[in-house]
Amino acid sequence: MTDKKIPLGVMLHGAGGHMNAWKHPSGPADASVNLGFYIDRAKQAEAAGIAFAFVADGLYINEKSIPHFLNRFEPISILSALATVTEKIGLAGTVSTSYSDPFTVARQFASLDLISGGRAGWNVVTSPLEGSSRNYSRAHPEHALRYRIADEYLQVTQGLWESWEDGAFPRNRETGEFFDRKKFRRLDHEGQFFKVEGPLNIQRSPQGQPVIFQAGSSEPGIDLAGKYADAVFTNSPSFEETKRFREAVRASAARHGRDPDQIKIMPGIGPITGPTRAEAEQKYAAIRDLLSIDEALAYLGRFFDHHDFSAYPLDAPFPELGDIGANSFRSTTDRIKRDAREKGLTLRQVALASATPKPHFIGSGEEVADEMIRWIEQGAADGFILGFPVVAQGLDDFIRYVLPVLEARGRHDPVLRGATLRENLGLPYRAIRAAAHPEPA
Ligand code: FMN
Repeated sequence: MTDKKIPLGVMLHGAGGHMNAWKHPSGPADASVNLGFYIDRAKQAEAAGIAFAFVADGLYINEKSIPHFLNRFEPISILSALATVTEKIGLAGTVSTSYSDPFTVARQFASLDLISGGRAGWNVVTSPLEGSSRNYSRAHPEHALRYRIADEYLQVTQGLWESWEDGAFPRNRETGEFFDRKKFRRLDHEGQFFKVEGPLNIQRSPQGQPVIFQAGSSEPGIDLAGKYADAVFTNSPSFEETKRFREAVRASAARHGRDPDQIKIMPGIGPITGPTRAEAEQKYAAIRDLLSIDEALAYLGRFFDHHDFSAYPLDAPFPELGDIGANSFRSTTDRIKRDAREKGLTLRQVALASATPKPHFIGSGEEVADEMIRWIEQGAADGFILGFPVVAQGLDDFIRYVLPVLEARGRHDPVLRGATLRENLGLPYRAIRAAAHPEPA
């Protein structure tokens, strides 16, 4: 990929990000557990030059959850299935550092990376929903603690991924040398949260290590991203806010002694497009009208750890919530509270804006492409993750109307040139750090 090309990923999240996407006629109602749907969409994205498919996740549901969250594939499983039917597209998925073990997760992603020939990416999240604790026999760590755990977790995982140097397995039948003793290292990690000896029982992949995505935009999230992330998945509330966020992550990378150009800030955007702006607006209206106000309140409530908003008056100012949400999707709930206060919004307005927002990127192919290019040129993004409200219609339209314009502007290559996800994101091979940890005696 040359510098001018804009790296793109696409979220495969069942029927789509809209709460009632499953009702939209453009895709199957059971998309979130429909293997054929995932395969078709991953192949379609790959054929269009989209660098990776991205599968988000959560660990707690209740009756108010987004319907497709109630019944969906676990990310590493579905990505492993996709690895066998695709060749070039990257395969990134969410796994929580608050509810898993680093040795297991290091193995799983290293396996996906090897199965796919170097196309794996891990979206590191800390799990915002308190209910997850009731599924995992452990207490829900509060926000700051979650990030301290995530930091040590990544040290361990990346250390384990350095267990075997390249060429560590000669498998020489004549000499009987299966592995080269000089090319493996034990980790011997002993920290505050984890004690892990290692080495990991799987070799490195053609990209060295899975790509680290990070999602979580608060101060500690930005610090973690600056220290470890290759790419950052973030919300895109406005051009200015996203640009400030990108600058903050880049500054964090520099503080951690890293080259800021080695972190790709990839805001999630959900473009709605068509041959004209008017048609795109009609498509938005059809998607918006799939949702009732009660469903919008439930969607909003999830960010606040499933807070029940149905008790408040709908057309009164957004309620004063104190600390509610601070231990959940904090950066998102802080922004919702701030926006509501500053703009004097009612609960109804906040719920609808949250559950069925009119996308910033709406219009003809030219309009959407030009706005994407502006965000790149003016420093608000290094690429984008396409989180369509309705995957089937959104991806079809984006490929049809936006990608040809980006290509004509020299911003998109319809062929994935790299073999690994790192290559297709413009990131270097991840070499083993010199003497990262002692060799075994
Ligand atoms: N949490 C999950 O459990 N699964 C996800 O797939 C996930 N994706 C996220 C995507 C974005 C853009 C953001 C901002 C957060 C996401 N999170 C996800 C939640 C974060 O991991 C984190 O727990 C929460 O946002 C609080 O951190 P913050 O205040 O730093 O944003």
